Amino acid sequence: VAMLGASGCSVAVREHWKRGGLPEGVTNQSDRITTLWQGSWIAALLVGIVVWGLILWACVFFRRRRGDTSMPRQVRYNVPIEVLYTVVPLVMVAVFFAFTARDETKIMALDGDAKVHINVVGKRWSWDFNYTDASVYESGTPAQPPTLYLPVDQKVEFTLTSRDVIHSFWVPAFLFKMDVIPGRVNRFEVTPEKTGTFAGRCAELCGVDHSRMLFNVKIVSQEEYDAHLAQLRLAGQTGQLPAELGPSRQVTESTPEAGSEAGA
Ligand SMILES: [Cu+2]
Repeated sequence: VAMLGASGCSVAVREHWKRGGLPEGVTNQSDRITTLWQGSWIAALLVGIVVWGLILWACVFFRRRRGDTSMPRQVRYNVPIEVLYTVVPLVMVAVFFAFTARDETKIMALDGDAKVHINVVGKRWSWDFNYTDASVYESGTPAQPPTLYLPVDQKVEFTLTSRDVIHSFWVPAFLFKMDVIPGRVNRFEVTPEKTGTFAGRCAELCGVDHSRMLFNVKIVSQEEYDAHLAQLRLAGQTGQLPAELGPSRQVTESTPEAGSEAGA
């Protein structure tokens, strides 16, 4: 309460708290995810208030009073209470599960009608972005984090593949992340709805330079998007980087296994 009061002057901070600490979402799924998050917080706080209330009540009304010399009456095997505290948590978990399953089904739905297709390739320790439709690509290194351009208000289908180990493609402003797993193709669709530059990172501890697996997402107008793709073509970044490469093509700026690879 004190924190909320102290931050009362700043609308941005108040909005941040209202969202339950989530960043402001920039996609068509943001409202759904934010509402689920807020609902979970409200449910958890209600349960917390009941539990804290019961603890306080027990502490105050059943405290040891002056003159108490003997132990209070000891009771056990209260079947109604035991049934109650088995059933109530089960109901709570079922409710959380139902809302989560409902929203996850919507968020993960693949309609297959996206106009923009992006293949994200995770690699130790950066990202490659294949713009499948235009057949151009962007390749990143830890020292030069890549930027992924997306046109605003266009549905994008992401195809996530890994070249080596498990990574996780995370754009906090999307309120969403998905694992990038070698030998497996993960997909999701999303429509970015706000322009701007947003930070992205790897969310799966994948090795020594995991924390340097940064990238940016730039949501721009269709004209800027087209201009950027033309720029990539001019720079000779045409074709597609294979979704899965051999170890020889990995980023090896600071590969601790370099010795063992050479030995093999
Ligand atoms: Cu990673």
